[in-house]
Amino acid sequence: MSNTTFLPQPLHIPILFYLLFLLLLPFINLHSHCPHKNKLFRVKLLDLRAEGLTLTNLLIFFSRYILYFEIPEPFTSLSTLNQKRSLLIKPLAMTGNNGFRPSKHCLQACSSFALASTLAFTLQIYFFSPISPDPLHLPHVSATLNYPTSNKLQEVAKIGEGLLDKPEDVCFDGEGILYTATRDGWIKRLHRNGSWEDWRLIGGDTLLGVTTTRTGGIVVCDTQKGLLKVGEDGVSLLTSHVNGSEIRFADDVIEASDGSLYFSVASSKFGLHDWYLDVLEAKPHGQLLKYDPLLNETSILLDNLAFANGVALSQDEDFLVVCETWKFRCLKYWLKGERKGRTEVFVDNLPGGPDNINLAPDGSFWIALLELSREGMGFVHTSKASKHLVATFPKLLGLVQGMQKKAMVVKVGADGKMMKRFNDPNGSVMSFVTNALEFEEHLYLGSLNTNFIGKLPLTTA
Ligand SMILES: [Ca+2]
Ligand SMILES: [Ca+2]
Repeated sequence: MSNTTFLPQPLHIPILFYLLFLLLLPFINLHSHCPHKNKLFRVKLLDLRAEGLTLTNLLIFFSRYILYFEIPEPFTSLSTLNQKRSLLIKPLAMTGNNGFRPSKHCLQACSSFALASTLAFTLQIYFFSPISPDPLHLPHVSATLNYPTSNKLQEVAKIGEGLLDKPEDVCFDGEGILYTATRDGWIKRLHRNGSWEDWRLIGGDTLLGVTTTRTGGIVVCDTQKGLLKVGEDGVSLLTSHVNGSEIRFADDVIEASDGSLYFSVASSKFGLHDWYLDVLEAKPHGQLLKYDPLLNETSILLDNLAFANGVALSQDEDFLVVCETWKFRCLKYWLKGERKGRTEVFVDNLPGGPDNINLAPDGSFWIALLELSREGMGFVHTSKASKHLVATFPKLLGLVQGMQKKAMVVKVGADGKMMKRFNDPNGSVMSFVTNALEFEEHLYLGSLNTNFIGKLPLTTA
């Protein structure tokens, strides 16, 4: 899909409201004055009158204020909008400081305002909603995963603090150099001697998963372009299409020993900046893809995944694990043996939505988990109307999402059993942790809410 944003145009609601309000105008005499009975409203009218505002301006103002949770900016543009309609609506002529008189017309105007607001609101939600949602039932954490939690993630050392803008993923090459992609479009790397290098500039804020390759350099997922190879000699595009369609929202990638690249597409419908709409819609638009460098071909291994996110290979490369974020589970896709090509559940009922996953040296997996919903907001995911409401008014998203409030990583054995669970329960040091990678007895934590990478010693963990 293209880079379309599904968020509503800022004037949809006021214009819709205005049209409805005009339809209801025959019942309203705008020459009437507002009641002095309502002291608060009167004070506001007096304040705003000093700005030269009219009743119709105020109605637009309130419609935007109430429905959009923002004060329109610039306010004067609304005056212009009103002037265009001044032949239809004669603005309220304000009288002196004591000029407010109660009027039944004012009640009619208020009723029409309320009715028009409700209609505009409903129309906006059901006809301009960017999603066609299904209910999503957040899983109950299963008994096997009821593992004791710890505040371990609050003990991280912050590396590269201030240099790294939301480093989502981390990888190491054979020489122990750390690579990460940041929101300012850089691939940055940390040398063994502790010095950071701005290594390659790709641009944009759309770089996610990274992996090192056997032939040197790294491969990075660009949610706009596809898969990019980044090496000493520059940046090249490996693949941007599958089955004739553009690859959008490539999320994470891993290289097998034969050079094949396995990577996920989180959503073929929504872009990176609208990723939460995919969660709200709760319809599977994710894919697991394979890029064969010898044939220069890209193919779809799995389709209809629920936000395909992290991808990891097992120690023997006999299976792949792909995370399905809003199904709170990871799938196992067999690459070898008699089950080759088959898919089964690797782990489900995780205590959060799995983001990136990495193989640990002992053959188990580290998985970063996202708190997809704030406590007490789970009902939003089961109600279609609530989903439409939240998707239509992006400012509500902050009330529903919980990623910024917590961080959690788990270690899961090759058999899918939970082994460890580390938290930052209130996000005071780390939140929105998207990646956990073990290297030389330390865990390296990427995040979409920090300006550093967390480094946690595992010997004491
Ligand atoms: Ca990765
Ligand atoms: Ca990811």
